[in-house]
Amino acid sequence: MTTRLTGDETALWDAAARVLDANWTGTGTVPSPGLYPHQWSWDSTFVSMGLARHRRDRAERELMSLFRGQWRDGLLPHIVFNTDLARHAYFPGPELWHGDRQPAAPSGVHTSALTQPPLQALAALRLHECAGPADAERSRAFLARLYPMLVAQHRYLAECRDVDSSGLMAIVHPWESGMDNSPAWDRPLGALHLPRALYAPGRDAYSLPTGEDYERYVWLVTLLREAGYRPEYIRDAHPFAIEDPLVNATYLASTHALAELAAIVGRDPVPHRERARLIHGAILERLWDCETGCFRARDLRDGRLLPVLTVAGFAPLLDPELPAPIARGLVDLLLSARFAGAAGYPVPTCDIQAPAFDRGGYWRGPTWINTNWLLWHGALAHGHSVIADLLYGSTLRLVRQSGFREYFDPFDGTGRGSHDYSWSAALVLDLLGARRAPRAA
Ligand code: 9WN
Repeated sequence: MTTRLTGDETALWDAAARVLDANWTGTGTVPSPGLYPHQWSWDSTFVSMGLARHRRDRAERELMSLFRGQWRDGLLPHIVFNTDLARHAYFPGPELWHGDRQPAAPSGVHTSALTQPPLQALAALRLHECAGPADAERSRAFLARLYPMLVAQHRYLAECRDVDSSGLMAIVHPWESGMDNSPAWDRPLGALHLPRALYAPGRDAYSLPTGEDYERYVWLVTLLREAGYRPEYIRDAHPFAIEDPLVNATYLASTHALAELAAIVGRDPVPHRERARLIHGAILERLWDCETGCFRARDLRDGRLLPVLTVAGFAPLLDPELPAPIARGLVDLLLSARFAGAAGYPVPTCDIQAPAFDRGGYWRGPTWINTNWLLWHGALAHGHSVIADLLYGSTLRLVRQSGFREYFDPFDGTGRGSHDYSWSAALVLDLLGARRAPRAA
């Protein structure tokens, strides 16, 4: 597409680029300087997709900086800590994870011991696709360096996170979903048995006032840490093990990308294609709920689907082989009054008609740029241009009105959370870039 940006779009582009420049540390990009001062994996990966259109040199460094934190077993941690910062710059800092006592942890780098939606192979492929002829050779050399790390990451997911031998990867903590306090997690979090000592005397452990969710997050990390993050513990005993549709849709998209990357760097794509087929089938078989017409997360500890419909349920639109009637049904639900149809600034992260919906509640209702962006790609993949245009337009309207905020009120577009949030800026670059000629860095 060679359309030129309008004056207004050029101003938006420059503002987004300024945010990313300001949040660049010299090796990677922090999600937001005040609130999140370290490197997060899915944040950095979204950032690299935007940088691919702005500063591809930095996009490559962003991904490499993230993989500096990769564990020897292949785990790509969700946080790579900047140890120059004060201990209290962010909680939980490196001390929660005891990474220094884990034989698989990397030396000289402090990281968490959880992961996040595995979008990195997809980002690497997009980076390559955005390379002009002058960058093609350099891009191939970069992919050749990154490819074995991506393979190790995917091997870890297949060997250590396929808890039910279904082909899907399980998350073992809400932080791994990226959608920390999604109402989908209320039931499994509520079922945890926390030691009484964690609560103030006389408080009912199950009334879930503000703050108790946090105790549950930390408790889950404590359990994992005490078990040495062993895959056998995760498989057999850890109380939180969930197959989430958004996490697995990104896993599938990245597995397809890995097959393409293999071909580009002269390796065998067949094992990745086979894995992709397995994931595709398992998403349909295990997470599709024909009663609600949406995908839902499966709790592996009780075998049941989790009740609340969230924006994660639409993420399988990213699968180009999703059967057309299912894709059409998802788009109808997305356009209905439960999601985009009743929101001036779609897409709310939770079903508006669900009791858990909270327009200001972080991942319990507000609109986020990254989930809009993923659904925009999904809609394009299935040729649903009406919803793709709606997502494109409403996402740009949000940032024009309220700036590059962390999340937004789905009814009136008010910006919430941190300002100058990196992925909000980066994905706007990608949206704008998708409709114009590439410009030199
Ligand atoms: C915990 C950095 C991260 C995002 C997550 C978002 C939030 C952290 C937190 O911030 O999570 O990982 O402290 O709440 O939920 O998606 O990656 O921006």
